[in-house]
Amino acid sequence: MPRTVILGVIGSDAHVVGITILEQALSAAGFEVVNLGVQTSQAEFADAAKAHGAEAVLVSSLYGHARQDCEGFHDLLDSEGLDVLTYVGGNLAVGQDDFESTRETFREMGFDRVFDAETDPEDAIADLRRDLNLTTTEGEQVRVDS
Ligand code: B12
Repeated sequence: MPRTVILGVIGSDAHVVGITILEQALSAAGFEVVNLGVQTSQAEFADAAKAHGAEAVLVSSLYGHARQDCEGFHDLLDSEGLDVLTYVGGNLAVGQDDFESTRETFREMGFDRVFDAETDPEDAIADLRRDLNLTTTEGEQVRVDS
């Protein structure tokens, strides 16, 4: 059974290229991806995670307002009874001078992993496999064109 992950760009952010690449990489790695697209609210992430029985929610933000957009997100997930892995990535702060402090901020907000804009999707996928206790090949789908 493919493992389901929710992907989207939070808040009013309209940068779509990054999640398109992430969606392709995750799908190629065998994950079932529900891509909510850009300008996704916290409630839409939570509703989709519940509706699809997702194991992970991947939040993207590029425009510098991630902190405000993600405020209270984990309280919402908790109140919905959702025990999912949460990743956040992109240009999470204005500037990005000190990513370690940005990482710390988002870890304190409850995210399991925090990625900067230089992240290779394959590295995030390797982390996802590790966090979901998947073996390297488990979940991979062999696609045969016929
Ligand atoms: C194209 C672009 C736009 C286009 C977007 C078109 C579209 N619909 O996608 C337009 C012109 C609309 C735009 C608008 C704005 N933009 Co703009 N934009 C860019 C630009 C040049 C490229 C973004 C891109 O497509 N990159 C290519 C993809 C492949 O890379 P990526 O998005 O970084 O995604 C990768 C990683 O970040 C990572 N990743 C992303 N999310 C996640 C999530 C997880 C969980 C993981 C693991 C990894 C991950 O993996 C992705 C794939 O490799 C960047 C600058 C840059 N060079 O990055 C600025 C940039 C993101 N924009 C910026 C800004 C400020 C804006 C505006 C606010 C400008 C304004 N004042 O109007 C608006 C915001 C509008 C809105 N509502 O969103 C700033 C953000 C500054 C910050 N955070 O400090 C940037 C960095 C430019 C800059 N140097 O100032 N933008």
